[in-house]
Amino acid sequence: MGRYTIVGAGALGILFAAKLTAGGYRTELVVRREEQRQRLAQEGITLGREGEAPLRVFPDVTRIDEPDAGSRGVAEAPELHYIVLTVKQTDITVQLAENLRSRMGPMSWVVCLQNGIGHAETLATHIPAGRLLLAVTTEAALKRSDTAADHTGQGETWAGPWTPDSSRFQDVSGTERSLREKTQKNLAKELESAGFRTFLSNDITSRIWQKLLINAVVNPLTAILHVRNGELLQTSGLQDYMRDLLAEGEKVAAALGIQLESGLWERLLQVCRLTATNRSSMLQDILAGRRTEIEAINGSLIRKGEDLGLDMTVHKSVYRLVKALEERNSANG
Ligand code: KPL
Repeated sequence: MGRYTIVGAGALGILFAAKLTAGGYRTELVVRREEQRQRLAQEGITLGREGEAPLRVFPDVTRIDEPDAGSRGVAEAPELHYIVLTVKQTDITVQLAENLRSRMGPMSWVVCLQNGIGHAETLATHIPAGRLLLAVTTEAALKRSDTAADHTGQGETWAGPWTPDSSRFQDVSGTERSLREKTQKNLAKELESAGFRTFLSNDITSRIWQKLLINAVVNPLTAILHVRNGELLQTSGLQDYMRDLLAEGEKVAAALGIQLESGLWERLLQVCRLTATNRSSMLQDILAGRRTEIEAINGSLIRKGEDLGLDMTVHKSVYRLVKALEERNSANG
């Protein structure tokens, strides 16, 4: 049985920590601030679930700069250890990679659940490439407080190995590869048993890019217009703009040889309908005066496109507007 370290106590962090703890897995929740750590240790975490009583559980809680709870007093932890990274792209730094590395034992893997692209390269400054698994989830959760979240929609979680597209990163040996395969299968089985519909993919990059291209349309537009996801579908002129954004992104993927499923436009419309009442994460960031994930979403897409000599005009226009909103937020303190 694996042991789980969930890094980040946002909506997804609370969701994964709560369900894994309730599923009988040894789970540790890692947070940044001491005050938050103390509150979580005293109150536990509460997960609201539609039609069911709220779930209140007490995982171990540590600060990111403290040693791993599972390794305390143990010379070497032989069991499988999954570090599930639920923090935002803006929190993925070389310092975080170093902290995570110090928490890893011989059987630890880092499972990244971030939006956008570029985080694996930053993490690989300290974490071996073969120990990074990428994941995409459509589970929906809403944070209520520092200790509580609601599970607002059951989704699917896909995971697979990170395949670096640069020779800067060392290739994974055959032994490591087969160990990784077993580890992934075990992860999928355990997440399923904790209540997450989970699938494995050897081409997780495609899934990540599909999500990237959809986020690169929905997130900036909802943030700029201050509307919920469903409202994007209410003006036909806006849909033309959405189509242009998607088409520009699809050209980048095609030039990089990334396979996308056909009907991505329909999928985009479906995401808007299914999450109609949600405020996108980018809109929430703007409303809360936080930095957004624009760099990891539209910013990285623009950089990749321009490196390939592609015209990225439409993405650049939304990128600039979101940057202006961020700037206005920081000027207003
Ligand atoms: O992933 C999302 C986000 O807000 O970041 C979408 C799919 C747009 C749902 O809100």
